[in-house]
Amino acid sequence: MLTEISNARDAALAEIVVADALDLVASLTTRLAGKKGDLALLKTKLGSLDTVEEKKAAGKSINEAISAVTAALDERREVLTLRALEERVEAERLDLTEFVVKPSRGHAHLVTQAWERLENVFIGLGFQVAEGPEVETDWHNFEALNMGEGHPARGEFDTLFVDHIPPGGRAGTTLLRTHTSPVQIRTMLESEPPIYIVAPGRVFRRDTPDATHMPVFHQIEGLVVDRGITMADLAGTIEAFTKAFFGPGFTSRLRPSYFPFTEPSAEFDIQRPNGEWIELGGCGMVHPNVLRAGGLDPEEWSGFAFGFGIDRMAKERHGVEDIREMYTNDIRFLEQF
Ligand code: 2NL
Repeated sequence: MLTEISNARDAALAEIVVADALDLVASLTTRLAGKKGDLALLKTKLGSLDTVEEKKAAGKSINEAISAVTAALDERREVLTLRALEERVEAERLDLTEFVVKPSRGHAHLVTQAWERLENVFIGLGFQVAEGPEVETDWHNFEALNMGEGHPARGEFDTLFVDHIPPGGRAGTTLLRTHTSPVQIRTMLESEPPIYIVAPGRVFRRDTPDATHMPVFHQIEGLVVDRGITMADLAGTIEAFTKAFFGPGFTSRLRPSYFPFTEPSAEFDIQRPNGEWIELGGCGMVHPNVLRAGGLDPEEWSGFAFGFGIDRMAKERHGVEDIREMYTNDIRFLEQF
């Protein structure tokens, strides 16, 4: 009887190791290890054994054989399941390098290109790039820049206000920054001079779009604060920037002007090699009130600041007639730059 059991077990194990499909393993499971399987049926023969000891030994042997066969079936099922998965993954593999039409590589938007070139030129001149929030307080955007209560630029005809009342604050004091100057105010408050920074960024004004205006546009402003800074440093920096950005054939000039945050103030123009003058932006010596708002003593520190539009630079450089073209996102327009 014991030999019969071990022969049946060995025969079962031999069949299992060569089973090469999951449905075959399933049918073997029923036939070999099932309740009415080959091994289980041997139990019906226990009654023909003579002694209790023999019955016990044979019963134990049958149970061990069923365990061994069940374990072998489990292992075989696992191996075949894994193999099936591997085959499926291989068969369904996606070739991500496959393409039907030749792909075209995109590029940065022309405003981004101008923005990055401007940053690079100013970094080359020793400036650091500063950033700040686009949603600002009226203090950082106006008050600190010598534009007190009642200043015309603060009116709701020019500024986009945000429907938000700050904790402990008043309505109508949160706005979308109208220039990047608040970044420079924050820099003065947070760090000690010497300060040599440019602040490029998105700015917002309540304008109806036309060929030269958009309610959202981009600006870069510069701020220098150090000991003994004079208007000669301002003019020299503008000239160095002009040559580095536009080329050695270009030059610059300052014309008297007015801004509330600078005194004296000037417009700056650049001259093309063909002699033509183009107005570029504004600049001036930082007003003492603005230095004080930034936590600095105007007796100890002086500085200059300048600002100009990035969109306008990109527009001029590429001969774009209408600034709205840059934001319509027509791929036929954008692909040209
Ligand atoms: C323009 C003129 C300008 C500034 C911006 C500035 C910033 C601080 C202090 C003083 Cl924190 N001034 N910025 C100064 C003069 C002109 O921009 O026409 N921008 C498009």
